[in-house]
Amino acid sequence: MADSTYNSHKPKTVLITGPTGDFGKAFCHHFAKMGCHLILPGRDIDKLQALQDSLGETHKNRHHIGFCDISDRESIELFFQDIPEKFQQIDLLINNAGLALGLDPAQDCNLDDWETMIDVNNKGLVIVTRLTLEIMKMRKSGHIINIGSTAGNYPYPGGNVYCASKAFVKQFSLALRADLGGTNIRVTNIEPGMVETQFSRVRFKGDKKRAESVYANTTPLTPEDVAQSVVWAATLPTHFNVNRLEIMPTAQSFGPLSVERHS
Ligand code: 8X3
Repeated sequence: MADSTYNSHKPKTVLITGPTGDFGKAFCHHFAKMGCHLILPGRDIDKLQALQDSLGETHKNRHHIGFCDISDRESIELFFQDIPEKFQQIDLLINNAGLALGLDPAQDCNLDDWETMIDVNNKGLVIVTRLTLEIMKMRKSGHIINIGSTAGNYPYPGGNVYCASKAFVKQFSLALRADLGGTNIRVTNIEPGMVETQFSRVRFKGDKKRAESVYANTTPLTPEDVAQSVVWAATLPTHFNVNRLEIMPTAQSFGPLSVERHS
């Protein structure tokens, strides 16, 4: 009979991409507290070091940090080659690295921004996933949690490539489920709506005022809300797979389809 104790599954080794971002930090704190070994790739070693320190003195040797540029295949491959033996049995991968750049209509967008989003949100994610699956398939266990977005479900003006990149993440997650039947490897796409983070600061390239206006006079979700959802999915008994989990602030909802009218 299946183990029906919820929150009974404890991953031992967790790889989290984008660990120094607001979501990443929240995930790190939860899984470190659970006693997991964390594998933390990133471009800024000082930030990774600070994150590692914030996880607590006694936890220092439990985590592995290393340079990795998620937009670069070679860098990801080198990072994987350098994972110390003690950390190699990855139980849980959280594909969290991702970003939005710009909110201009497609016809005015910067092509470099589009490429960067595709490189990080999609190319990096599939490369990290493929390399991790090499380990998980041998162990016949594991869980891949992708951080998608409501933007992958509902397009909005100016969302163009960001929306498309998150639709890719959703469909890739579901297609992985199809391929991984019989392997005992779980796949989950967590799809948050509005969450107050540095997301809008990055999207608007440092324009603080514009970023703050996104979250003004409302109650968005918090990184902790998203972390709770991730932890819930990750700690379910292993017979239980959450395919997709869409979450939004109560204050956020759907708009009508737009209609162009003749004058
Ligand atoms: C972030 C949600 O609506 O700002 O992924 O695109 S949204």
